Amino acid sequence: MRRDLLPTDAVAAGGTPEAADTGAGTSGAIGDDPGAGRQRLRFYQVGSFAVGNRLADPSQRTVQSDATRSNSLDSGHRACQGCGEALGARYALDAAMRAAGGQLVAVNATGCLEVFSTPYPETSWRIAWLHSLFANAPAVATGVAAAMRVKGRSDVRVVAQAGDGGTVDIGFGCLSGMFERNDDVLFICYDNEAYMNTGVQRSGATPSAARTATTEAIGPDPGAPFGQGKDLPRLAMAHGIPYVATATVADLHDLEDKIERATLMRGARYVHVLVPCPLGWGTASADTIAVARLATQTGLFPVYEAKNGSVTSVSKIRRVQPVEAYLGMQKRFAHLFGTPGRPDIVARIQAIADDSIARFGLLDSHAGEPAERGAR
Ligand SMILES: Cc1ncc(C[n+]2csc(CCOP(=O)(O)OP(=O)(O)O)c2C)c(N)n1
Ligand code: SF4
Ligand SMILES: [Mg+2]
Repeated sequence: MRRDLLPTDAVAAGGTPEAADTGAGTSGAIGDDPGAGRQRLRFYQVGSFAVGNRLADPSQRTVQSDATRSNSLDSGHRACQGCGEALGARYALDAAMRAAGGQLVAVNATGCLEVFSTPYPETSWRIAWLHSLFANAPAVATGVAAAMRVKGRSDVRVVAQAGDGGTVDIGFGCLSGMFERNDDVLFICYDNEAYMNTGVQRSGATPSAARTATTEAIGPDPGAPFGQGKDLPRLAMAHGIPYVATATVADLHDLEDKIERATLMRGARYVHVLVPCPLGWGTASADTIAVARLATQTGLFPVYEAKNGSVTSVSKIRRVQPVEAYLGMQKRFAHLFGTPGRPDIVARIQAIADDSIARFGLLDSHAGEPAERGAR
């Protein structure tokens, strides 16, 4: 560990009195008493989760930075390089394990996550894990929760997880029932916006104009149709369940926080995580985080929390971006660009982003109006 990043008290024992500066810009300090042999520690991003801050305050450390993390989804699985779903699931389940004190059962619908993690007879899971059918993870998880209740094991927490197809399409009836009964289950949807495991077919979460194997980029209206699809977090909110949240792999600390909070609550809880899929989206493996961040910074994927049917917090956009920046990174939207391109379709997608920004109040006054997008 770099000595100049150590928390003040750690250095004070045998430390030097000189000031250490971890970078330029806004700074804050603790142990501001060099004369007494205590090192001055400056942070370049006060109030953020930048590394210096986390090391100084153990309560801000991520689950993944904890040496005792459970490694719920271990190495050796067969996900594609840069798979957002593998990343999201690892962070989510490790956070759930920490919150549950290790007493966790996970139910997993059929889909990429199940297939790449458990090629028979192998498994990458190091937790109690059950594979359900494609359609019925919420019902199986409800059964597990009921069994735990009968056995008096209120300490065991139950998680169900599925892709967007397993959640918004074939599993939706079971999920709505689980919500309506307020069953004691945390359901996590890993949304990569198509049926990836079977070759990138459109799901109810596929965005308008996206090319998939079943919505080809041909004809006057190429790609997935406008005016269709389901906004599952808002449908979950409409059930009035105790907790609904959205998150992305672009902010893993936020994802961990929300999963930890949700794990500790009782009743039906729903967390919807955007997990880019390099194969299905046609993005570079190294761009998974960047493209997820652009989904949030355009307003196309709002990040928020809701309790008992009402939105309670939103993650504001730091620097609003035009949808072209997001769409242009992905081959599934390549037919919208080039010559002549389809600026009319891009404008329709921009209108969807603008509606989302307005609905959730995603802009702070300093982030710029939609008209100033990308100016900074
Ligand atoms: C009843 C049924 N129909 C179809 C399938 C084939 N199938 C397995 S996974 C899958 C797609 C999963 O898509 P999604 O839930 O979005 O997960 P992803 O693979 O994208 O992570 C399909 C169609 C199945 N297993 N069972
Ligand atoms: S197809 Fe997509 S979701 Fe499936 S393992 Fe590959 S990157 Fe992950
Ligand atoms: Mg999917």
